[in-house]
Amino acid sequence: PPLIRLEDYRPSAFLIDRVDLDIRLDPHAARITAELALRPNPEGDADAPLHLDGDDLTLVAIDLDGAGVAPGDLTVEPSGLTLRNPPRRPFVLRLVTQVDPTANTKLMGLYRTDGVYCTQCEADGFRRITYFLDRPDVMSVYTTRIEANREEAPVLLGNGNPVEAGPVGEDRHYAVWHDPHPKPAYLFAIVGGRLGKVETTFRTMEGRDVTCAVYVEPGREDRAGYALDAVIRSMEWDERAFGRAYDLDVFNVVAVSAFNMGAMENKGLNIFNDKYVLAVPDTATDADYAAIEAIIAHEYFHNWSGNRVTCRDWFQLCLKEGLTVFRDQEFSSDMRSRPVHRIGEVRSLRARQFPEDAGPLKHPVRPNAYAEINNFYTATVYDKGAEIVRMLRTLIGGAAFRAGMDRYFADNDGTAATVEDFLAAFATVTGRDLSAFARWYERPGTPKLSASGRYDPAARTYTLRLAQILTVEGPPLVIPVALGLVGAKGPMTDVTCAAVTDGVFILDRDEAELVFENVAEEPVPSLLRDFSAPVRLDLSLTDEQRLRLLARDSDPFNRWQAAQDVAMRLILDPDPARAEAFAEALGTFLDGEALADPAFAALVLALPTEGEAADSLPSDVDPDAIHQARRDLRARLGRALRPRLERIDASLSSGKEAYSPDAASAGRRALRNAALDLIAAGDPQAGAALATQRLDAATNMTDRLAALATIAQIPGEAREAALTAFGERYAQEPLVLDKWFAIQATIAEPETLDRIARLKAHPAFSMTNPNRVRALVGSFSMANPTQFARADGAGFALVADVVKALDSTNPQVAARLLTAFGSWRRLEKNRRVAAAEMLNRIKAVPGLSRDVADILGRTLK
Ligand code: HT7
Ligand code: ZN
Repeated sequence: PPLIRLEDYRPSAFLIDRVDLDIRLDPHAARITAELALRPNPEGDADAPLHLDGDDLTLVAIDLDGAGVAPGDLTVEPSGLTLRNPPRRPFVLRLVTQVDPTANTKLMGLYRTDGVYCTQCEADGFRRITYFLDRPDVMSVYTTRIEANREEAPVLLGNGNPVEAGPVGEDRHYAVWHDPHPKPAYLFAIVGGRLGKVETTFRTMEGRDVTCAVYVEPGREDRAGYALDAVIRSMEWDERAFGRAYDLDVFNVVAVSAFNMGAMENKGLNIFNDKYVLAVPDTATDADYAAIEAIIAHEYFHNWSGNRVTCRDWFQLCLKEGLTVFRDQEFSSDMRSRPVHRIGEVRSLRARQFPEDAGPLKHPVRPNAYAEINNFYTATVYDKGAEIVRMLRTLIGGAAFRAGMDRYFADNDGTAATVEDFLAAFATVTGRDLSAFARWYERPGTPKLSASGRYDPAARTYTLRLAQILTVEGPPLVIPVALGLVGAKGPMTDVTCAAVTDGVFILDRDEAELVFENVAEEPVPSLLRDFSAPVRLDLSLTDEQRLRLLARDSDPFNRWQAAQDVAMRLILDPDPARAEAFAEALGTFLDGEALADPAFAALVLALPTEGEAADSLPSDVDPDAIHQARRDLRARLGRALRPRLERIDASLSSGKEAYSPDAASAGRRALRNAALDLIAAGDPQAGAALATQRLDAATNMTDRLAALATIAQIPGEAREAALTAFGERYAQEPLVLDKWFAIQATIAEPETLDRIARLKAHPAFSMTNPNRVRALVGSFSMANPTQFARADGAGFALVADVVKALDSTNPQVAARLLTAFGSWRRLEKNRRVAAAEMLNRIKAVPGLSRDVADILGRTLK
């Protein structure tokens, strides 16, 4: 597919100041009348024709300032409409288009899911509603009239504030919404349907009352309370942490069942995948509650970082996404345990972004070119983008960061901005030149930070040499390295080093040497504390040194990291004696503090994943060998720690206390379930019995699902009985069945392929609902490495068949599934050959979508 390049950006030749829409909803023939107040852009090309984007539209009528358009002046093509000689003065174009919401399986534009009409316009869905300048730097004030059958759609919602509503004839009605804030078309939304709601009022720091509501399928209102509470907490937090107040009279969230991504920040009308709204203890896990809180916050925070200040073009996507992820991470850290949350962020960065940055789909946080923008909603743009914002804060300090954010919002409010505008705000408030720091946005690949140290007992100095090794040539990056030295008794607080300020050294050269003075004993360096930069640390320490960090470091992140590093070495290079020493250190750790911070202890017990182990190898990856080594290590730890794990299990037993999703309660459940899983790793028969008991006794989904996940990896009758009972119990709960699909899809056994084939025929499975496809097929491809990457190619074939089948109905979801092949070149030869064959089979399918063709082309390159 042809590439769109950042260097080719030109301002639009025309602007649209005002958009008046009249949308008549109908299951198969929705009619949209759009009145667009256009004018030439003084900064655009004065002679250009007017090209309006369009996709899958039927043009019913068009007129210009009330008069017809001469046929010779107009060209209508599948990709849009062109007026060859548009007026070079302000004018009004009236367009009538027709679309079929029921037939819209791409879930972009206006579609219908479970009888509810909704829209998804980011990145380029508005052009599937009417012809438009569908680019984010064209910002307009919208008024939207929605009309529908009253029975079918008693609730009619739009962007902005409600203006009026009333009946139309016998059985129809209408509502008018006005959004006073100019916005790009990607933030447009409407909803129409039969929906129940929960609502409350929030008073902003400016003293305005906002009606906040969460709309869900009628009868599910009791599951919407947590999301509504998260809305209120997000509003309070953004006022407190960033001084940002909400700016409309209403804020609505609507949950729909078929949605391509997690949620969408449409102005005043956030639309959510129902998975990230609905929660009661019987159906949602602690992880679900945490995800709902984070995503509600994320979408709400976009109201400033994305909506009030939007992106000039899609190359700037990280401007809103990286910044908003950073903001939601800070929110969740304030709501929960900061160190535990940070470990979670880094685990997910390493699981998703590091492999992406090391594979064929790698790209800069701000890409230079794209064929299909929907393929750039990536872990790199979102999560590495957030890490850059975090590094910026570390670099300039918290107070200057807040001042820079205030400046950014003040200087760019109501505009479509760039990464340069963002950095300029911080440069202005600090007086610093941030041009070297800006390289983070341009450089793909994960840098390596190599470190080595030398202790001189006579001089009582410790010399630390740091070097940055980039994956692409170029001048050095600016890497904040938070660090300290740890002695036998703990952090060495008396040491000094002139180059370190507030515990941070800024590495802005290829290499540097730091000399610490007054070092009384040979220290262990604790580097990259709190994961201060998204790099791979190359520091060779003995297990003993790492275990000192686990026991003594003051930085919780590096304590956890030390245990991970020891475990990773044991997976890649098994050694019984070292494994025993590791078990002993974990035992001491558990005795000392497991019950003081159970959430942290649960993370220390969670070994690196098979994916992480594979990612640490340069080539010839054999997923079976990794799986076996990790399994053996867990079995050994499970046996060695058994008495302690049983004590933990007993002392954390929740008894009859009511479920609460708060972080402390969730942490206790996490540790107890981690203990169960490790007991089962050491003694599968005892583990299956214990897990069965726990499954029967569970009073909430967190414990029930954890027990089911443990049993699912132990072959036998208990497993099959447990899976059947769970499936029957939740037969009417699609979101719970998704968990059930995922657990079965990730069983690391050859029979899983047959199991998945059976589950595809399950009445609850549907190829048209992205959540179902992701649960069954996405979990298989992303979290079952031994079976997805089987040497006989059957796992690859399973996923390739789904990609092919889905491509014609929902190319966005098909393309995302296909990204699972991203690491194929690093597999051992037989698996590599099998993967290449499957990729080439997909390539041979005629008429592939641009989405799939783009991922495929880059994966095979
Ligand atoms: N900004 C939203 C991105 C999004 C999206 C992108 C492409 C296709 C469908 C989509 N749905 C939502 C979500 C967010 O990051 O906040
Ligand atoms: Zn976002």
